[in-house]
Amino acid sequence: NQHARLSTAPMMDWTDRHCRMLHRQLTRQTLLYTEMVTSAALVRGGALHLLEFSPDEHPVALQLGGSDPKELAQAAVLGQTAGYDEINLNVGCPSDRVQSGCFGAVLMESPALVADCVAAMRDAVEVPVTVKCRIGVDDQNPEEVLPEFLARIVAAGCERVAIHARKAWLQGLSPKENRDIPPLDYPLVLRMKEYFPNLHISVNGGITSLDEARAFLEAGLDGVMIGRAAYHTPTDILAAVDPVIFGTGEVVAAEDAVHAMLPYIEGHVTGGGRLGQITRHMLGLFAGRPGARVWRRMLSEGAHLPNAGSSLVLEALTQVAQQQEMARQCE
Ligand code: FMN
Repeated sequence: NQHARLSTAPMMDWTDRHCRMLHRQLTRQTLLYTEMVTSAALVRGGALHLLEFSPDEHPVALQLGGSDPKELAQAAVLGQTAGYDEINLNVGCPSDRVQSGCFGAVLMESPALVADCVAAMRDAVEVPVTVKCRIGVDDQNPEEVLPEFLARIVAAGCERVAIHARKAWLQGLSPKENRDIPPLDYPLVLRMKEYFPNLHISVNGGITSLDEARAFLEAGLDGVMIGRAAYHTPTDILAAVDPVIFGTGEVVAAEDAVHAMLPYIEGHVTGGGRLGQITRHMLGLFAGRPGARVWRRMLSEGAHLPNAGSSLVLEALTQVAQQQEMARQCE
């Protein structure tokens, strides 16, 4: 549980293994979540390649989507065997595709089924089984349904929960709108800690700085999960996490994180992978700093050139250094 003091949120198409590798260069301690992988893809589709990751990413949690206890248990075993440190169940994602398979946030309406899923996974694996949920959906009253939901999953063996502190409105909003429009209710999440003092509770949603994260921890929550801000401005959010949140290690410079990525990038490209698959996650490394624009441009334009590799990244870093030197001289 120690690493869950701060975690990066699971994000489809964003928190893939390359993204996590970058984040790991910025923080040793933070718990990193995968994108959601459906239990059907693993168990029925045999898509085991979706589980591949580098041992350097630890601690890393696999998020599963599904609502069939037996299938989720099988998927959890596959995740544990692949080496994940935790198996998380997605009860928060509102996308249509997910609803059609009856999982994600719509499961907030079926706490007994979620409890069955948790219990089945719990019985199948040794690693922690956790849940990511919303405070409710549609016209549910979060004040009532959230404690009931939590009581059920705790009784089923859920060891930790991350609560996205807003409802999902399943009718009429796009998934993106559902991350912004339903209002945040942080006080409700804080009250859950009073009802469930022994449950490890992380708050998620709309957190954009480490100061905010620290304030939630000081207010009594056990963990903070950050999604979009960690992705778009990884240096601002993640580079100081180890000293500020975990009380260990030092602030990491974005440049050092880039250097640490070079062998990984070289290995990926040499093995036939495309540079852009990694660098697309690195565009925000210098956000708000001198050189941000040239960095972003060189990586996004250059990554598609034939034979683009780690030397392009190094070259972009040199340009950033020049811009920074110029900025210093003008100060
Ligand atoms: N939440 C999930 O539980 N599973 C997902 O696969 C998932 N995919 C997402 C993809 C994108 C591009 C984004 C922006 C969010 C996604 N989310 C998913 C929601 C995030 O995990 C998080 O709950 C949400 O973005 C709110 O946190 P934030 O304000 O810190 O970003």
